[in-house]
Amino acid sequence: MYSSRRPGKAAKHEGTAYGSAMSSESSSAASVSVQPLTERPAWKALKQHYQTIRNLHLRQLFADDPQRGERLTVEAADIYLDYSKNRITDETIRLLIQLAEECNLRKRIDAMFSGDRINSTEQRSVLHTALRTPKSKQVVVDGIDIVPEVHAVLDRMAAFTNQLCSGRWQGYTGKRIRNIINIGIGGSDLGPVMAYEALRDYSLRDMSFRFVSNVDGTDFKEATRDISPEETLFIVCSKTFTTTETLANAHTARKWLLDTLNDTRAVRRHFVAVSTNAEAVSSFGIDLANMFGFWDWVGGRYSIDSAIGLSTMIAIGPENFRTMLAGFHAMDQHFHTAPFDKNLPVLLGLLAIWNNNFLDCQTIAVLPYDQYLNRFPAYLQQLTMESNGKQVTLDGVRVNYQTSPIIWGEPGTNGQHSFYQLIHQGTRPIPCDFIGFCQTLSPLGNHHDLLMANLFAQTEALAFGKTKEEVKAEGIPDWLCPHRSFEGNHPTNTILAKRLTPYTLGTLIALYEHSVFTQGAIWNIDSFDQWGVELGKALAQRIIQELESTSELPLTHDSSTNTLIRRYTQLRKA
Ligand code: G6Q
Repeated sequence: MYSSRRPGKAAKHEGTAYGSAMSSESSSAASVSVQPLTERPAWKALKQHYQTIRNLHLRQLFADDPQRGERLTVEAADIYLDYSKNRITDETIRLLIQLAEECNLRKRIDAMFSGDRINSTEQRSVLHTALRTPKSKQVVVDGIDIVPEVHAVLDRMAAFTNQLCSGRWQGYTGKRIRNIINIGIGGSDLGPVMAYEALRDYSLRDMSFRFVSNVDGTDFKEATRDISPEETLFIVCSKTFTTTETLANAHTARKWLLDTLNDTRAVRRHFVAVSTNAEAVSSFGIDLANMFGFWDWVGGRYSIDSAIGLSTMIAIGPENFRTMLAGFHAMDQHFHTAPFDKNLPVLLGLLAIWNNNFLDCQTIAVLPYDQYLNRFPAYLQQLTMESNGKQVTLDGVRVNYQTSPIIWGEPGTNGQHSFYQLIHQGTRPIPCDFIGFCQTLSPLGNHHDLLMANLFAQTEALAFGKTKEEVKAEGIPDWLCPHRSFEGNHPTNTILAKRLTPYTLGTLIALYEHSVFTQGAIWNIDSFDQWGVELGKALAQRIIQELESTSELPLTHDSSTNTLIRRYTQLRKA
């Protein structure tokens, strides 16, 4: 029942007919040849414009316009974005918006919300926005409103959560479940672990939540070394239920459980699954009554708000989970309806394009000044790099411009004492997204003011730097001045919200999802497939057979791989 109905065309969202801006035919061919990006008038104008402003310094831009820091800001869904510390003028924004229009961004947004098959290489709709559509609204696809299905799963998740947390759901020996272990990888892990960490302050403290993803046995061993199988529930998250790492960990978990409980009937009390593949779940031995489904129109990296978020719901409760979905939805609506010059995700995406394709910046550092967001950079790495790390357009033509930037980062202030050195004084330009909150969830003395003072100081220092003259005026000897001065002019965005809540987390994730969408639309690539991941899934199969063979197989790889395999198998014996 959960599998592969493939929404096609003619969807209505929220009861409104978005007269198919891009029909399913035209969207699968979004592939119909379009004007190459670098030949678009706005692209060419931006190239020229860059030449005229390349030597402009943020010091100058702020001096010329005292209101800049108030003007170049935008606010929606409880998120405030200050983009004034980018190397841009009003003309830059005008041209970037012109570029978005030339690239039909509006039509592409409508096509996504309408359920067109914009994931053209997999011929799939992309409807993660439907996962957070309120019950009262509709998303009609092929004549069927899919919102009731979405809410039916949410309701089952809530009922299960309530059973578990009230102690009505017990382990096989009658003990209460105290440990939840999510087994999954990639999109079936990074969202759950990030959201759990982010919302830990809202979580049940008398349960432990752990996440096993790596096929390295260490991950499983360390996650289970100090807990009892009798009190442990595994959530096996896998959209396909064929992923080697996840199945290896799930089988190990099953053995670990049965080594103690010695009865296969125990499996149904200690395992639930989240998947679209009922057959594989059932053949693993998980009762289909304990399977939570989702749909092939939900991509792995866009699935935290589906049943893949079950561990999050158990941790923070159904009400908080629904509040998180409301946050997602608020940002969805803003993205769908706001004009581009007031549209947070569109602006964030266009600024990323500007920094990447015109200022030639290769990476973006994501720097949350909140310890609870410690896994947010890793989450955004997958969201951005798996979505937009592509080298051909929708037409299959090799691009002649850079696509996804490399995303990396660490929470502040820790990063300041390690890699910020390179951001301030290295040779590569690195745009940064600073994320902070006005209210802390951990009020301890003046810690929060110290934290936020650092955030503000960093964006100021990166923008304005410190000239040799200023350094010299402090009495620093001439020879030391070059080492102690800072060029500045480093682009940054500051994203500020009142408080980290389930709602804000939803808005923040949706902000980045739609920024990624915006960038992919400009580059004319398929942001929703992941053939590079599929390759990885297949590659190791041949070698594992060679490693596990009892007789020595003739190795037919290249000389390097052959030698490495031989060396490994010899030393493994020792
Ligand atoms: C995400 C990718 C990928 C996927 C994992 C796990 O968008 O498709 O990261 O989530 O490979 O796949 P399964 O959920 O099918 O195990």
